[in-house]
Amino acid sequence: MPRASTLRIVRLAALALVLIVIIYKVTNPSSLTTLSRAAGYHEKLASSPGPEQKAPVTSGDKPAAPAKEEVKSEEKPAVDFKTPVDEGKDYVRANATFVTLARNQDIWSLVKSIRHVEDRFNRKYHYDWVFLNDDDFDDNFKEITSSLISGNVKYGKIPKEHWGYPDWIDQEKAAEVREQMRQKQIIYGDSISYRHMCRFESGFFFQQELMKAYKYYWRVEPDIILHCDVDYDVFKYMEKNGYDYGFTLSLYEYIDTIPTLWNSVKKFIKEHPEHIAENNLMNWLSEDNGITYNRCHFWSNFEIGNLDFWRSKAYGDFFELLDREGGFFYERWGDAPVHSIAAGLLLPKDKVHFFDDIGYWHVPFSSCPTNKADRLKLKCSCNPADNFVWKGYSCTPRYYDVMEMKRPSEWHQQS
Ligand SMILES: Nc1nc2c(ncn2[C@@H]2O[C@H](COP(=O)(O)OP(=O)(O)O)[C@@H](O)[C@H]2O)c(=O)[nH]1
Ligand SMILES: *[C@@H]1O[C@H](CO)[C@@H](O)[C@H](O)[C@H]1NC(C)=O
Ligand SMILES: [Mg+2]
Repeated sequence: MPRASTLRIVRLAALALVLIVIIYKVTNPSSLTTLSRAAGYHEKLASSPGPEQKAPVTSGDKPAAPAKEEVKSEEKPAVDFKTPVDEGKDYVRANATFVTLARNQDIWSLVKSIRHVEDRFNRKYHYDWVFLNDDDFDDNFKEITSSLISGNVKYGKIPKEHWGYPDWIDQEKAAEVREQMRQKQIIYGDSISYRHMCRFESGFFFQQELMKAYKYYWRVEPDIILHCDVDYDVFKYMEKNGYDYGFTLSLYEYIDTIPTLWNSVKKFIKEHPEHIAENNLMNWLSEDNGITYNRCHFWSNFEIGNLDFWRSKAYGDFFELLDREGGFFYERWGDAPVHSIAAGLLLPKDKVHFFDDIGYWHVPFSSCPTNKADRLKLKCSCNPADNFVWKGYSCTPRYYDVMEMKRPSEWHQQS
């Protein structure tokens, strides 16, 4: 055969082969599934659980293992476009998860937070993310959140007994308090749901079925910003240094929300001296050795911590006493002062860590790494002039003093 016709046949054969492959792809969707599974979210799509997909884990199910679900090696795509910067396939994560309490309508505030966390940290590590709600999450919420998160995503419904009035609370009295606080224009003073939220975050988030699989957590709220790269595994850092509680911002609490909280704390100290740690942070919480509370608290919308601390007998006894006192409803005790006083008194102070290197914003305050060298290294997008850490209403300067820590060299320019 002449050369030209051989070429023509080869071309025709190649074209036929391409056509066959295209027809096969279109008629056999499972080969497409492999592609989208590589993107990591097909399995997590709640709205369309197909036969070979797993619906997201809910609190009714057994908690899944924290390890990321492995895509079988023969199914691995040649190019893993979802994870361009990976710590390596065999990276062994700490026993940890992100956790977010949210409502369905928080979705558009939440996506921004998730993007920040993924872009600045989690795209390199793929930690799990647990969402908790007092109601059912809808498919829209699940579909969008799971498409953004590079680890496993789980959705839990909070049991009624963790979100509501305990039977010893006089609900009429609670309603009167709300009305008084409304008139005094105390922030969230007239809100019922905010109180349930604060009580839940104080006593129950670490007890949820889905959370039981984990030791460390990072709490994320809607509408937060991470200003800087987090270029190391913060969970392993907590583990390695034996830290149980990490924070970025601290400040003074509004006294009207907690007028009798410290009385209850003093009652606890008297009843349970065995739970009070030696070498604790009492001097950060009080300027007169425990007689009065100076209202300093860690801002708990950001927390990286050890769940086993909240599950300890010491904290259990602490929360139970506070809950019996009724201040979550008769006042408006926040989870921030409750967590902070517990971390400050039940832990030795070397178990509490200030993350100077995590640039963070939650309305209306920012933390921004104090020294310029850190801001450049971590690609920060915050204005150091806005760093709240050294400002007058921040309790972090006092924390440095009590910890006898040397302040970063540039702190004075930001005070
Ligand atoms: N499921 C649920 N989440 C809530 C509710 N109220 C607040 N949250 C969540 O609790 C956290 C704190 O609420 P937020 O409105 O941010 O309070 P703020 O930061 O103190 O102003 C956020 O993660 C909210 O999404 C509620 O009624 N139901
Ligand atoms: C993770 O931590 C929890 C709580 O400490 C523990 O019950 C669980 O066994 C741990 N899981 C692994 C895989 O180590
Ligand atoms: Mg918030």
